Amino acid sequence: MAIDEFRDDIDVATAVENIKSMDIRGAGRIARAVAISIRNNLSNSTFDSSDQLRTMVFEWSRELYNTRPSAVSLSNTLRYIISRMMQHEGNAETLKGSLMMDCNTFVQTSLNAMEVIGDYGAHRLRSGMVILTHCNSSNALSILSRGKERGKDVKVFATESRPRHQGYITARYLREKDIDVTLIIDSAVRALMKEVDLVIVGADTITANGAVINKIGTSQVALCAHEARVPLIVAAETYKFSPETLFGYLVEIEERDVREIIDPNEIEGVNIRNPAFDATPPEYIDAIVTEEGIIPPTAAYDIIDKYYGNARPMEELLSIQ
Ligand code: 5GP
Ligand code: RI2
Repeated sequence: MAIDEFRDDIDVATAVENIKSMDIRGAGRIARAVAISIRNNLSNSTFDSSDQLRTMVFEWSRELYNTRPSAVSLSNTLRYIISRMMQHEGNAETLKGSLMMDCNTFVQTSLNAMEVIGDYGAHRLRSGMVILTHCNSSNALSILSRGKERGKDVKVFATESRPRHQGYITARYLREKDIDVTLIIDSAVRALMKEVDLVIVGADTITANGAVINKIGTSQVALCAHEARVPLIVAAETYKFSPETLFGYLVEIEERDVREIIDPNEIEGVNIRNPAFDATPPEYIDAIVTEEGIIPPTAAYDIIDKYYGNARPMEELLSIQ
């Protein structure tokens, strides 16, 4: 398997399908899959003019945009690609080459950010600590594996993360890295929190007021940590910060197919809901570890202003009616 556990030759149609089915999942991996798929579609197409190329990129972007609405990393990747595309001049061939390079740059920047986050976050670890993590965040794992490389031996509680059990991926990864890991059910978090020194989670989206949208259950973990005075840190690249929330938009909380929980035929007459994410208020977050440094959640506005100061709402950018 090529880069990042999905095929390096993935095209836009396959990326759309795989992101929807969650064969490609994790906010950062989704972002990289988007950039790689657009690069590959560019590579496999010929264009009569640069205008035609731009029209196609907008079309692919619209297809990708709606696959996981709660992951802002996806729309920020599209923002990056579209803004580069609008800056480039020249004929279709030149534009195609430049834009393919931009897609590669995005992927490389994203992977570098994860490394830097690992470096910074590992400064928070000390040998003997007990860490709790929820779901499967490559950024949270970057911190734990960097800590291990630096000789910091910690023990980790990994929540199962119903309904899709991404906690199993986390547990297996930590095992492979020779990090002591204990798998727990999601509802065991409060019972075990008194043994925990630090909670580390990832993020799908960070809002202008510093709230973190992450896997369902994160806000319950945060509430328990807050009650037990256990610090919680969030590991997230700057492209997880949502410019849309500056304009007053609320991050849509994705509700997924209820069959991820149970086949409705097995429990007839019962309503089922399956929200995939929740919002953790900034008051419950000690710090956000970004590639820019470790910042308080109240600094979210500054990150959005710096990176996306002149951003337009996504639907306007993509001319979605
Ligand atoms: P709660 O639901 O626990 O009252 O609060 C959730 C936190 O998320 C609040 O701090 C709220 O302001 C914040 N938040 C900020 N932006 C958004 C958003 O776009 N979507 C959602 N669901 N919550 C948001
Ligand atoms: P990285 C995941 O979402 C989890 O909510 C995880 O915390 C978040 O993406 C960030 O992951 P899902 O795709 O970008 O499993 O840190 O729903 O890998």
